Parts: sequence; C-alpha cells; structure tokens
Amino acid sequence: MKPVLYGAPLSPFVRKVRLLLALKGIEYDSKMIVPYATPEGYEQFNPLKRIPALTLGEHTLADSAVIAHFLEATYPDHALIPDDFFLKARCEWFEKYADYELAPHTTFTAFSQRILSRIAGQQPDEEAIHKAVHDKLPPHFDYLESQLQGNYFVADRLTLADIAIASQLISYEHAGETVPEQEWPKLSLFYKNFKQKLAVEKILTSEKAILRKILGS
Ligand SMILES: N[C@@H](CCC(=O)N[C@@H](CS)C(=O)NCC(=O)O)C(=O)O
Repeated sequence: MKPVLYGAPLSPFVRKVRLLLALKGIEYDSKMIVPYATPEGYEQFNPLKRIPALTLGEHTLADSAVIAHFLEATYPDHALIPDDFFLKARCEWFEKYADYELAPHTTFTAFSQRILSRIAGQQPDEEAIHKAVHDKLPPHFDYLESQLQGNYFVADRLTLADIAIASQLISYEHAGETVPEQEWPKLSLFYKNFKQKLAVEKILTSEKAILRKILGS
C-alpha cells in the first residue's frame, strides 16, 4: 500500500514532504490539489482546505509536520529525525521555525507576490517584498547562521530540520531572491550543499520546469 500525497509541488509544505519521501526512498502516488481552488470534498483530507494532506490506507492526515513525523515513524529507514530526545526536539524547533517564522516572508510574501500575483495577472507588491528581504528576513538569517553546525542544523547529519529550512529557501529562490553569501556564508553554503543532493536536484529540476511552464518563460 502506497501513501497518496495531495497538493501542488510548488508549495514549500508539499515540497518538504516530497523531499522527505524521496530522501527516504518511499514510493507514493500524488494527487494535484491547487490551494484556494480545492475540489469539493477535499475537506475530508484537510478540514482547513490547505495542502498538503496524505492518506495511507484508511489513515488520513493533514499538515506537513504531522505528515513528516508520521512518515518517519512508519518508514524508519534512512532516518531523518534523530532518536535522541533533545536532538529530536531541536529538529522540531527548526522545522517549526521554518514553517512559522521563515514562511511568512519567503513564501507568503516573496513567492506569493512574485509568482502567484504574476499568475493572477497582478502586479507584485514590491514594497512588501523589499520589507521581507531587507527588514524581516535578515534577523532570521543571522539566527540560522549562528546555529549551523557544518552543513547541518542538527546532529551533524541531514535531518528534517534541514529539509524544512531549505524548502523555504527554495520558495525564496523561485521568487528570484537568494541568501547573499557575503552576509550569511554558512547559510548560503548549507543551501548550496543541500541542493546538490541527487533527490533534491531531481525535485528542483521538476519544479523549475513547472515554473517555466506556468510563467511561459
Ligand atoms: N502548517 C501547514 C501550512 C500549509 C499551508 O499553508 N499551505 C498553503 C499552500 S503553501 C495553503 O494550502 N493555503 C491555502 C489556504 O490557506 O487556504 C503545513 O505545514 O502543512
């Protein structure tokens, strides 16, 4: 029985789950669900009508963090969450940080304004983007820079913490923004190294193709 992932690949929360599935080598089926235009009945998968949702047999789950932790418990191979209680909690901390502190700026401002507005035929709010890039994100990047241990955030190896943070940075890159190397060398290198992993490269290539198609560029 394969899990079924509901969502759209350009969502960073769906991306987090896709990356986890790919890095763990879990086969799954996908069902395209476009946010804000969810089909009737989608509430049975996610009552908030957000993406992602996931089903495994009779089980239905919503929210990327809940899904990621469920998948980790159900498919323990290629562990992406440490067993040690403290490291596990650190991993959860960075995942939460990415989902709730970075996302408002990387995704819900930069990506939404530069990409989603364009798709809707609207002008991006460049003032809001400027504020996100120059005021809101720098303190978060300073914090993340101070927390990096080598190439990883937790346990000196790849974990869900890295996946969650990089998922937000990918949305930021899709929006045409980067983490400048001069200001945040460790964070910039972390992101470069993360993208070089084969499973990540494949997903990123497919996302870029989708973006080109959507934007007609
Ligand atoms: N905390 C949630 C966030 C999910 C989320 O906000 N998804 C967005 C797309 S990136 C969505 O579905 N938005 C539609 C809506 O809020 O109605 C998670 O991690 O799954």
